[in-house]
Amino acid sequence: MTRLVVAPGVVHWPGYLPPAAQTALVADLREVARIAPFFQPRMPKTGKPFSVRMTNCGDLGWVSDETGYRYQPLHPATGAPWPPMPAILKQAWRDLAGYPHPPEACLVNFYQADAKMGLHQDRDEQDFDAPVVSLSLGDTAVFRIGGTQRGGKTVSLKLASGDALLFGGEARLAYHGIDRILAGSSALLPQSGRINLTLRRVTKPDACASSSLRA
Ligand code: MD6
Ligand code: FE
Repeated sequence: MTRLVVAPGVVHWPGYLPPAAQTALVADLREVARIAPFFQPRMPKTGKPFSVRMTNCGDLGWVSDETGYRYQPLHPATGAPWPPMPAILKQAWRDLAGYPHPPEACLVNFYQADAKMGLHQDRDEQDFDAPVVSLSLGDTAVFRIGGTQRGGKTVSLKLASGDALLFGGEARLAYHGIDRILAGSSALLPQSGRINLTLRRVTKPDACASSSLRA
């Protein structure tokens, strides 16, 4: 499999998921969205809605509203626990993360043709030793990556359906965002659009529970 090092700590695997696995994952996500419907997150303080809709699977989910960004075990609208992470996602983490503990959260972002995501850092986790692994499905996106300071030099990269991307090491806190979606570039999703899944470790693993540290 092709493994491209985009910048120190940023790895891109074009076509990591073959077409049949992409289709199977879309079916799994339909079940996730039935249990945990997509919601429209809002910016802290202003309450301005995001153009991206979100849901989550796994033990914890990332949410954003007027009171801030956080991880929580319950869906903000239904109050129910998030559905389990599909096996394909757990396998992707084992294949790509290079990290010995399982992911706790998978944020599911859904972009329609005109949605974007501003430059941000993923920094609501307690454990920055673990990387963030993302998978993209559907229309290609133009992804932008910079350094750990706002306003530095950035590079842009296209993420197509089936691609995996990892942010780890010195890039774990790099600024990144989605400039635009290339509408109609994929036929995977029935009404077009794009899904991005980000797999994260949120809490620091319990040192005593770690086999490498057990007496
Ligand atoms: C997206 N991705 O691709 C947004 N974050 O729609 C992210 O924000 C992201 O792809 C951390 C690591 C990988 C990512
Ligand atoms: Fe991010």
